[in-house]
Amino acid sequence: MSSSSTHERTRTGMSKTALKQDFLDNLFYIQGRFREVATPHDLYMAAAFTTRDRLLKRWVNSAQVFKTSHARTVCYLSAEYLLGPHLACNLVNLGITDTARQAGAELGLNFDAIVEEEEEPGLGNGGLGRLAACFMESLSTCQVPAIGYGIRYEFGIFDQAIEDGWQVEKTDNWLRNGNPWEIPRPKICFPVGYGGHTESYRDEHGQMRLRWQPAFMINGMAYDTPILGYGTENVNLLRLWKAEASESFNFQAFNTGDYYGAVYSKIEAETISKVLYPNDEPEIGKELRLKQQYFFVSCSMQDMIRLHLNTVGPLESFAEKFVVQLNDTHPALAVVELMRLLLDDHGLNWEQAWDITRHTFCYTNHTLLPEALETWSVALFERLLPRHLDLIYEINRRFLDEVRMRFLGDEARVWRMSLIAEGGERRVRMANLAVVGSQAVNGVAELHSALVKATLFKDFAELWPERFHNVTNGVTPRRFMVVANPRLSRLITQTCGHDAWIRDLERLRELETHQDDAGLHADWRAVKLAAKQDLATWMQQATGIHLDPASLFDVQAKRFHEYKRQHLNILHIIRCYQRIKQGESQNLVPRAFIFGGKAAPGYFMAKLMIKLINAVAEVVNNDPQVNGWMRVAFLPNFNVKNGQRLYPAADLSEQISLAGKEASGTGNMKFSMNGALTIGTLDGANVEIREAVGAENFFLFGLTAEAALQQQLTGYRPWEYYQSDIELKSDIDLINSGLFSHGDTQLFRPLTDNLVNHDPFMVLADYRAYLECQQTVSAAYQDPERWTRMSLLNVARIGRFSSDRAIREYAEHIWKVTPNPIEAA
Ligand code: CRA
Repeated sequence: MSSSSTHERTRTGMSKTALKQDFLDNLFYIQGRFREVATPHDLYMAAAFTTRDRLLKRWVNSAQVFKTSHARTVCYLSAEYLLGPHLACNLVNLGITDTARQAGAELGLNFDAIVEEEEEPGLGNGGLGRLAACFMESLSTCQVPAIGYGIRYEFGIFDQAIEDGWQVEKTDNWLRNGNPWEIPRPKICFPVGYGGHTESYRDEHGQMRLRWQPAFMINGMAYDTPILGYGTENVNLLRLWKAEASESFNFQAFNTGDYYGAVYSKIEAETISKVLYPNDEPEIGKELRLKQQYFFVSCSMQDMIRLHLNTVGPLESFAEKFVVQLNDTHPALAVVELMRLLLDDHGLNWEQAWDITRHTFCYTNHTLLPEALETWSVALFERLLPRHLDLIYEINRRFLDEVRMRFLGDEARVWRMSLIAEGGERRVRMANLAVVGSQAVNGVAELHSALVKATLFKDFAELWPERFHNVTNGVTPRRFMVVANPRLSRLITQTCGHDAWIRDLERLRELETHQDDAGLHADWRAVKLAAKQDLATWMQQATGIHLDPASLFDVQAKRFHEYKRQHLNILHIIRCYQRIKQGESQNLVPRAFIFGGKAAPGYFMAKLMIKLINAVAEVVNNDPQVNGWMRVAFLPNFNVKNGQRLYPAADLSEQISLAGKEASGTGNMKFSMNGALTIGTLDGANVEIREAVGAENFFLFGLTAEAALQQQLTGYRPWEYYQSDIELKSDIDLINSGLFSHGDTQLFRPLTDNLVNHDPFMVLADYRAYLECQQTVSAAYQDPERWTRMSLLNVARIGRFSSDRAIREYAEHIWKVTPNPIEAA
């Protein structure tokens, strides 16, 4: 037997022959198809299984090594994972993209079409969920043993369609055609209780103890997805929980003859992991959301305890084996659940249990926006999680005693720091719970972390200064450069003479020595132009809008929110339109203004912004007088897959939030990695990006966080800007004139009235500075050599913003965990 046919049998061979054979086998034995009758989806499934086969060997091997070596393990708890398509990234990380492409070609298959076929798991809203996905990939790449825990939502983030300019939401039935990347684990299944009451009882030592008698139970079943690192043998585990009815509960109903009741309870149980909640909703006081949070947290903590007992043994060493990172406050209940499990189920005393708990958790804060800070009503807690409420009270009692002792007589401080908000409806403050229950707390960019200490958690930072850290976010260059932008990646590899930059992104700096190389400049521009052509082709087909690849592609792609100020961008577009109409086009360059992003279904203002963009697009794109100068396009359904089309094609990246509001931003990093220049405020990670790439390679405008705050404290009067700036006034008046709404003068009033009268995110205050900055952008774009050099330097100096760097910082400063490289089996 030849060596390649041995590979065929073991399903692990990396040769072209092995890949071809396995692909055909999988097509036949899993999809039940011959090549001749296979649908595009069959072909994708066969390719996915062929790739997965190669992951499994590495995965089983990693799990075995971690188990026997008792490796310290990071558990990442996140309600969201915005994973994006797996196939292309797994091929890159296995190092077999080219071989797979050739294998496909020899079978007469279109490789790109197969990759395109994958429907992405959209189990997240935006930045926070995508960060979790980047971190999982970097944990594996950095060889840190890790488990990601979350929820296997049956419906992820809704699909966005645009109808008559409005956003329309469609359910995301991503599991419809099967998910080849997950492995169901019916035996890894935990009971989760809700409701009921607590009761006291005497244990076997005659001690009085408390226990919880839930009113109903459901089960959480594990679905595992392997996450491979780039160029390593390390594979970590993403374990997502699906809610199912618990058998015992059903039997009870059967016994009483209530068959339909039993079926109903099954349906009710399964709703818990049914759907992802969109964030930015004005009010998500939804009971189901709290049930979801407790559901995944309880399964995850029970799973960790099981793993610990199976491998290490005594629970006293739990915090040495595991460190648990809370991705925002959504999983903060884990603190209380671990206490409950240790006290009630495993018989530890309070001091032991609290010591373990406190040393187990770390918490990342992702926002300062007051409306996004989670609180839950005490009444709801009492009804759903009575035992947890008791425990929260006891944690709080002990904690507040400590505060009182430290700050004698400062009851106002005690009141602010309490886990329970009093006065009005009593509510549990999840952020305070997360801080009290963690050994480390971090923000996601330097400015944000400073503001966390100075404002949101000021009292806590005074009590425990050593607990507070910063870890600036990062993104994975494998997905956002290698997969999204193969042309640029090839050019970089050619120029540097190696591809080591993919694992060590700081090595992009080697590009700097070529910054004035005219040949490279020409290639650099050709790469950008080709990406713009691709996007233009896709846009034409998706929206019917024609974009000219020679124009400046000015892109804002992110969730729609007033603080992100898409309306500031629109005001600039309207200004350009008016200037061209008035014959003042001398300082402009032809631009394509491109938007992408979803609005939370219940966020009216955000949806109105989408409508306004499409309304302006309709007028501008149908006005031959301006068409040589500008186009406006809205790319529907911005998700990871569509993001990968946008980032490579952007010349200009819009990062224009009001300073102090965007905790970090990560889109800013993705654009810059692909050679887009940023126009932005001193907000979130923009500050550090600008420092890294050089102030001369960044278009800065707008108020600082401090100045914005000052102005709001002393009384911000937006109408004064409106009255005194005639261009601003005329732009807003043009919206109100009905030009963009077929004569309807009221349609956009909620937006324009809000700007003129309240303007909570100071759009009008930054309008003039933004326009001026956009003029310097246009001027720079008119000098292609200069622009290319700036673009090249952005890429050369963006290395810090790899999620590998972020993970190394967490590992060293927060988790105290070292890499654990896996040898090939
Ligand atoms: N909306 C922040 O707003 C940040 C990401 C990831 C966010 C972004 O600025 O880049 O987190 N916050 O850290 C959030 O989700 C609950 O708060 C986000 O994605």
